[in-house]
Amino acid sequence: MLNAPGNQFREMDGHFYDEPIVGIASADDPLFTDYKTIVDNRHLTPKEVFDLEFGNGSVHGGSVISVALPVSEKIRKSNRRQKDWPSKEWILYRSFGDEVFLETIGPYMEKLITEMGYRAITPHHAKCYATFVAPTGPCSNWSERHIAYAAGLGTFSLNDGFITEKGMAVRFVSVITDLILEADCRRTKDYRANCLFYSLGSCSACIKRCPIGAITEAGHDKLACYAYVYGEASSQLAVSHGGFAKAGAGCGLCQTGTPCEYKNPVT
Ligand code: B12
Repeated sequence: MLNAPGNQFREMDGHFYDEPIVGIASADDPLFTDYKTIVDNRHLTPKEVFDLEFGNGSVHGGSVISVALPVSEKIRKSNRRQKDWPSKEWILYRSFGDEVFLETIGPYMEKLITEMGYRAITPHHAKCYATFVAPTGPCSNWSERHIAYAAGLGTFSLNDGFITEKGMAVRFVSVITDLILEADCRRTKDYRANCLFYSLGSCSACIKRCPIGAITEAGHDKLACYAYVYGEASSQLAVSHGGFAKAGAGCGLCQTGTPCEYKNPVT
């Protein structure tokens, strides 16, 4: 993974992502049906994705593989001192590490699994994948963080970010397959257990890091965050550094310079 050509960040003489961590959920886990209530009734179960892509009743059993890719230290470090906008390194990573390299991981896994004789699909690239505005804010019908939770990779936090054993500065990809793998256990019953604010009441670092006050003790204002991260100023900043307008600059300030940046602060 470290040496994958697409993972090389030449401007920094480094790489975008460190070695990933992987979690497995059973495709039949009842939590996927619960997500219709917890996330939105449009959120798809693994079986629904398979049915929509391969035809009704085409799968029984199977697994969901969730992969968390930690952002490399050089990129994280460059963003720690930022106050308003992300660092140049973070901005370039957002375009080329996030929008380009990350997008190749699912298809790569699909190919490996298919070569083993099983079927596989990356929901994020599937025809049925959709984003929409739910009553609670911008949403997708396959939420990678909820998938990561089901696969035992960690928990949510005050700012909605997902904290794994390698921290919150991670990105997620998942693949559904009819290959039956042993599912990983979820270590906590509380879906916010890895967040110091919820578990010990002792942290407000992400509140202070947010440049626009979108994080408070009441949680994360998704619409304000959306306007900042994907607004015109963010797009222009990305382009001025050689990134893509559509990707925007990323921000990520609440994921860096915090106790949960690169570790689970509760363990
Ligand atoms: C829409 C979207 C946004 C929206 C809304 C985010 C949100 N909170 O949902 C906006 C524009 C604000 C946004 C911003 C950013 N995003 Co975004 N975004 C997405 C996207 C496309 C869909 C998210 C989604 O479907 N959310 C569904 C809603 C319902 O989730 P939620 O509100 O957080 O869920 C809460 C409830 O479900 C609740 N809950 C209540 N009861 C229960 C019970 C149980 C059992 C559980 C499990 C949960 C639960 O817990 C959650 C937290 O409060 C995903 C990609 C994907 N397909 O997943 C990326 C994704 C979430 N974004 C990501 C990132 C990195 C960002 C940014 C840093 C910008 C960037 N790309 O550089 C910022 C940071 C925002 C933040 N602090 O989290 C990463 C998250 C990485 C991480 N460690 O968490 C993702 C997963 C992309 C990826 N492939 O890695 N994003």
